[in-house]
Amino acid sequence: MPDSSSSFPALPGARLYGILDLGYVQPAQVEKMTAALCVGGVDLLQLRAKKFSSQEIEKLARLMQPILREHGVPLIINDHLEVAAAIGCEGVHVGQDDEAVAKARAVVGQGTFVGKSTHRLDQAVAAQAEGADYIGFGPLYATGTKPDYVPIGLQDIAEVHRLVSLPIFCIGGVNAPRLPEILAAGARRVVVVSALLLAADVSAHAREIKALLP
Ligand code: TZP
Ligand code: MG
Repeated sequence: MPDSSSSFPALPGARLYGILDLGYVQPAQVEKMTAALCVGGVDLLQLRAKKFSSQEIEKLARLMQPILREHGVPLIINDHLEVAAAIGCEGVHVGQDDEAVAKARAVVGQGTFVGKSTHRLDQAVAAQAEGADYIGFGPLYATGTKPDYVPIGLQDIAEVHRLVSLPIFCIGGVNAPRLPEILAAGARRVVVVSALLLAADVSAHAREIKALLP
């Protein structure tokens, strides 16, 4: 199905989605890491901070915003809808166990896109029916970033692209050596977390991954 139209122009063209996960990055490094990811060419950046308070997340997100704006990279807040509404960021991301898309949209407003995590084909189809603006699909591989989830493999990637017309970001254990098989399975967009955040040269590695994407 075509995926070229969206109410949010940043989404259809996005290929590399980074997540600044505070499980890997110290708060004091957030600005430096944000800049490095932007220089490397991430198209979207999420702030994911499972063990931090709303107040701490808001403070860090506000530090990220001017850097992201300078590079034209949308900021997506994981989970904390009220923080997203307070800071006026571009997107929010919710999981299967979080608020429904409509509820999220009611909190953040019509001008903010809403992404949803999906782990199976039926969840992907349901997320589209629910009005999500993009979906994450995975984890493809076992990953320490989300250790409690069973990997879904690559076999449903082609089918999810047939069933769902939204931008689909394949996620979970994505790294440069695996990209050829992930793309061969039908992926067009990816989220990369630990492989980028732990790279010796974050910007260079983001550029390397970006160059492999369609
Ligand atoms: N959702 C599904 S897998 C995942 C999330 C947030 C983590 C992906 O991180 P990594 O380090 O790229 O495997
Ligand atoms: Mg969540």
